[in-house]
Amino acid sequence: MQRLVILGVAESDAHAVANQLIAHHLRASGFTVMNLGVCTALADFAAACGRHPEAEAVLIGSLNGHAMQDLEGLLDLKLSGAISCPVIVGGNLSVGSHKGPDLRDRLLRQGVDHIADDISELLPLLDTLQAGTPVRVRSA
Ligand code: B12
Repeated sequence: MQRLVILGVAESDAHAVANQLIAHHLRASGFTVMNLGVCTALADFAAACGRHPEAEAVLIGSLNGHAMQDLEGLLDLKLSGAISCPVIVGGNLSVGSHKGPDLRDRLLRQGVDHIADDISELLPLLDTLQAGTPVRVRSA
């Protein structure tokens, strides 16, 4: 069975390296990766979900510190069903080196399902989600 994920970097964000590494890592592990690349608006993630209803997850990277702003509107897209699979976010999610627990809570309230700190967490997380096992959310 084909396993497909939708990958991209948040709308204001031009950091491409981790995005390319993640796409390569997942493809090497047998996934089909629809990589929307850098500077991807939430509406484009939703459109990709519409084209690929079989997607297991949407993976969004954010490195420039503006995850909160870029993900505004995600909850509405989740509630409307435009994005119906789990949303996993990773990277450097706020400005500065200190990432409080507050940030994690705000992102979860905004419609994010899981926060991953590193690429190595992705495969186990995707396998767990596919198996339907509840996952404990990691902090940012
Ligand atoms: C290269 C770079 C750039 C390049 C990007 C070129 C390109 N085409 O990619 C350029 C020069 C364009 C750039 C611009 C800017 N940058 Co810059 N950049 C970097 C730098 C030096 C390396 C980033 C990188 O590629 N790392 C290699 C990858 C593999 O590692 P990573 O990105 O950290 O990703 C890891 C994890 O975060 C995680 N991860 C990342 N994405 C995802 C996604 C998912 C789904 C998951 C699960 C995990 C995950 O997994 C990766 C492996 O562990 C970092 C500093 C640093 N040393 O990290 C700053 C850095 C990210 N940039 C920063 C900033 C501020 C900017 C600018 C705003 C600067 C400016 N004033 O213009 C702009 C923003 C531009 C924009 N619109 O986004 C800050 C962000 C600060 C913050 N968040 O608090 C950093 C941290 C530098 C710093 N210390 O201040 N940048």
